[in-house]
Amino acid sequence: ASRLLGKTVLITGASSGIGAATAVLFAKVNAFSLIPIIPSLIVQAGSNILLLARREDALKTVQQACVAAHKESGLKEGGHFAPIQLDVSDKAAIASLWSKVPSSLRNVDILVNNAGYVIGRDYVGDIDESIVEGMFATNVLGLIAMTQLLLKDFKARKTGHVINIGSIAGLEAYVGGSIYCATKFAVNAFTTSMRKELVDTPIRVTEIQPGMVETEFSLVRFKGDTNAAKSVYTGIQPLTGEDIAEEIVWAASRPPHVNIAEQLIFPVNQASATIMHRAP
Ligand code: NDP
Ligand code: 8X3
Repeated sequence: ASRLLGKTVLITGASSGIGAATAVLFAKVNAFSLIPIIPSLIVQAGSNILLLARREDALKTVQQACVAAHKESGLKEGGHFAPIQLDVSDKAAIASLWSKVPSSLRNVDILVNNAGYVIGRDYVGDIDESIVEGMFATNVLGLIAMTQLLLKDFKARKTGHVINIGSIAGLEAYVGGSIYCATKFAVNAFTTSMRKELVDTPIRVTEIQPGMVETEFSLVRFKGDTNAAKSVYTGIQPLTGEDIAEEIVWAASRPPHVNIAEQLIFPVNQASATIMHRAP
């Protein structure tokens, strides 16, 4: 039987990209389950999902995709998907989150802290202060506030899994990425400390560190400039949101005594934040 059936997953940034793909994969029986002769690879998800982000319409579209994926799977368990409008940089909204969550979905088993973004590639000295504060408010303070909220509950129930989305940018700083890299280095430090603090508990802590993934990330970085966003992926096949979703669902579906601490994932033609091979 699956380790994820009927579990409740909370995903921030579920309205697009990695978060949306992760929601759909948690909703259904995924590809691993097509290999029934290798039981350890069986990952039937069938989870319930709290979908959080700022854009309500986009969340509803992802909710519909989850409903369709669950239906197609023919699973009886799971199938409850609640879109909840929430800005993770809004501390008051986080404090009152439970009032928006249906009572049947309040016992969260897995927290996926995925909401995050970067704006621009400006050098230090030229970066708009509001952009600095916005990135820290979402990527760091929002992630910390969500974790603190859920961890109280995880500790009380002696269960839970925190999966934070870091980045290669949290391991290697690059030119034009000072603030974003600083936020992802902060995610890495916070996540590592927390894993050490929880060593005497059943609570698991995972950090997924993607390289280049084609989502709305570059569109947001370049403020809607589609050509600038496209040029990031010229001559190289990037990862997809689905590729990272597979890693997240994989980490979440290991047996309870196994903790995938960190996973660094690149496209095959990327080897660091800045070293990549592009076809001419
Ligand atoms: P997307 O832009 O496609 O998705 C970002 C998600 O975060 C959206 O759902 C967005 O929803 C949400 N979000 C942003 N700000 C907030 C906020 N304040 N409150 C709530 N939700 C918010 O990009 P990705 O899917 O690529 O990004 C997901 C994560 O992956 C990020 O943390 C990013 O840093 C990380 N990452 C991405 C990589 C890449 O190359 N794409 C590589 C490594 C890491 P909404 O606008 O509706 O609020
Ligand atoms: C996203 C990867 O290299 O664009 O976290 O910063 S990068």
